This record gives sequence, structure tokens and C-alpha cells, in this order.
Amino acid sequence: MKNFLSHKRLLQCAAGILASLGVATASAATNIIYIIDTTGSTQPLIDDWKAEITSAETLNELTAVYPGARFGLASHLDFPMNGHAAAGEYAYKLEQQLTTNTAVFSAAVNGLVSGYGGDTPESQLEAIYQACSGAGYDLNNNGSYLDNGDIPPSNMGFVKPLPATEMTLIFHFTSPLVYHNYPEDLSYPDPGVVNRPATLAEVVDTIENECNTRFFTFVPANEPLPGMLASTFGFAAMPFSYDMQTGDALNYSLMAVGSSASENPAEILAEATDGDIKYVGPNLEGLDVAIREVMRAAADPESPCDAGEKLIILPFGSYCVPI
Ligand SMILES: [Ca+2]
Ligand SMILES: [Ca+2]
Repeated sequence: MKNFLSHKRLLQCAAGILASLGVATASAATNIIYIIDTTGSTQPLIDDWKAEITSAETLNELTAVYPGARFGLASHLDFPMNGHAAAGEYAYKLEQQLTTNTAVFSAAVNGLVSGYGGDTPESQLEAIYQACSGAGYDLNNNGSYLDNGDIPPSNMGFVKPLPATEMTLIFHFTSPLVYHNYPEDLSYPDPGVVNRPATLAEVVDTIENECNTRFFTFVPANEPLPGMLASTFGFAAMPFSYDMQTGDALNYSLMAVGSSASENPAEILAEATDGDIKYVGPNLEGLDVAIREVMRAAADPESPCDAGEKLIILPFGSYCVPI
């Protein structure tokens, strides 16, 4: 269940004047990091993602609510071993350091190319961890970050420790919501590695405490439902994308997709950081609406809905509906 009332960053995000969009303007300096899964399973979506992320409408809405926001970009495939990804692929790549120049950011987005990614789960957790920490990952602990699968240290552009007035929004695009190393898998990425990849707990701790992050995942319409729900409802994927009355993108939470654990890691990341999982429709046509909802919630956690709307909480998520 969403909890908008206990958001610990309330003071940092305290409402300012009402912006023209009808939402509060955030007072904190804001970093907006897009992390894009560029594996084969997302290949049909990449062009739509690029168009939506770099559209003037999306960029203008974000910069209207977060004046001076810095935009950063990272991508991931998976570790190139044991069938997880192809030779030469990577678990994390810094594509563009944080910048206020939206043209530079957009050029980086448009320069993304699809890879392979091997097996269905990917290195989402390690990628999210690296985007904040920039620590690098030396699999065989030999002091070199250039061996197969190693991730060189990188710098998204954070000043550490992060000033108290600064916040980060991570927007992760991935499909399907199936993560490697959750639950922790000692054979991943290879049973012979000396240093272990980031666990879910380490990711939560790092993005919260090092980068003051709220984590959001955007997933397309063809997200498969868990087997039990699929048989109960009689369809294999989410068949709808909009609230028919409001036109808003529907929020939903998936339970344990492809996992024996009780919750999906994306769900845990979102809940732990007061973020959300946003369902954006088969061709991502709901992305602008979803981002607007993200901005509303981030700018004013106590009132995620516009004037004239009220919040209702249903099993699939929380919705703003007309009063
Ligand atoms: Ca993979
Ligand atoms: Ca190494």
C-alpha cells in the first residue's frame, strides 16, 4: 500500500508556489536519472522510450516542476558470462553524466542501441547500485576493473556526501520485471567470482543514503502476470493501461514475477524509497501521464492528486479520481 504521509523527505520537497501545471514546485535540487534496460526483450520498445523520454512535453514538464534539474543516463544489459549476456556486453554503463543541458541528455538517449542480454533476468540491481555509487565492480578482486564482466568505477556527477537539499529521482525502464540476484544467487554472475554483486538490501541502502533517491519503474503493457493471477483472470498480461474516467495511467504492483520470493524487487525498491511502479501502456503512450503523476507525488507527497481529485487505494495500486 502506498504511504504518502510518512515521506521522510517531506521537508526537502515541501510545497512551494503552485506551478502552472497545478502541482507544487519542488524546492530541492533534483537529479533525474534514467536507467534503461537495452536488452533484446526491450528492443521493440527502445524507439518509443527514446521518443517519449526526449519529447519536449516530457522534458518541459520535468523542468517546470524541478527548475535546474540535472538529467543523467545509464544503461544495462547483463554480465557477459554463463549465458547471462553476449560477449562484450555489460552489467552497467554510464551513458551521460548529470547535466542541465537537455539537448545533450536527449542526444545520449537517442544514441542508445539495443543489445542481446542472454537469459531473461538482467543485472538491474547492480546497474541501479552503480548509477548511485559509481563504485565499480572488480569480480575477481585482482585490483583491475578491466577483466571480463568487471565494471569500471564511474561518476554520475554526484557530489558526495550529497547536500541535504538535494534529491534524486531514478526512472528505470525494464521489461519484464525479472531481476537477477533476487533472491540472492551465489552462482550469479558466476560461481567463481570473488566479490559479490549488489544485493537488494545493499541497493536500497545505497540509493537511499548516498543519493536520497525515490525509485520509479516504468513497465509496458505486455508485462506478463504471475501464473496464478494469469489463470485467475484468464489472461497472460495486463490488458489495460488507462483509467477510463480520468485518462490517468494505472499504477499496479506485481507480486513475485518469476521469483519464489513474496515480492518483486522493483516493488520493494519503490516501496522502500516512496517511489512507485508505473504501468505505461503497450506503446508507452501513458508515459507522459505517468511522469506527471510521479512529479505530483514527488513535489507534494501529502497530496499526490490534483485539486478536484481524491486518492483511492486499490489492490493494484493507488489512483487519483475526480471527486
Ligand atoms: Ca540476462
Ligand atoms: Ca578484475
